Amino acid sequence: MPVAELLRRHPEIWRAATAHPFLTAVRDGSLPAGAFDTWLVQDARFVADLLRFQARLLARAPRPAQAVLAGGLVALVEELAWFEEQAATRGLDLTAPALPATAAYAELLDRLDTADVPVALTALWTIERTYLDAWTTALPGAPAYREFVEHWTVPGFAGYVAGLETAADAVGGGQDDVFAEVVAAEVAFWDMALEQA
Ligand code: HMH
Repeated sequence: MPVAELLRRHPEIWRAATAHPFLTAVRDGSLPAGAFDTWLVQDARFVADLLRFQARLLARAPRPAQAVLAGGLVALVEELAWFEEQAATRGLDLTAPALPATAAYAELLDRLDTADVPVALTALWTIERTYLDAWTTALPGAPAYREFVEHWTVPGFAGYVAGLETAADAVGGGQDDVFAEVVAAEVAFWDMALEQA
């Protein structure tokens, strides 16, 4: 099944992950800076975990998927440098311990190392598509958060997500279970930031 079909098959969890109260609060400016900072530090950890997962996936990916995965790896390395700059500006400690949702998401990525490539590519597409659509719902973003909302909704990111869709569809992705599992991990990640507020 085409991976895009998954969004239509699971509308409720999809809405929970992409129209989350965290994002509404980023849009209207009601999100406390502390909650945002907590989230930012945890997301930097997640990106580091994702980079390692994606590197392992690239190593076993079929030839046609290699270019999009390699391009994504470079983008993730740049993203980590960007997180480091943001953390320095905001006075955040990126070595803070992982909160439970971050640790659970890292475990999910580790488990995906032994999943078939179509399942792992479906997971990666879901990770990035959820993130893109989530930040899109936060547009244009309150002034305090606008730079972040714009950063994660640039056309280049949307193009990357489209490339992952093509790669996942080419190998027969579209598994419901992994989609639901990743979307639940995304919801838990947004929840975590609000619980810490
Ligand atoms: C929680 N999901 C989360 N963080 C991210 N940075 C992405 C997806 C996209 O890389």
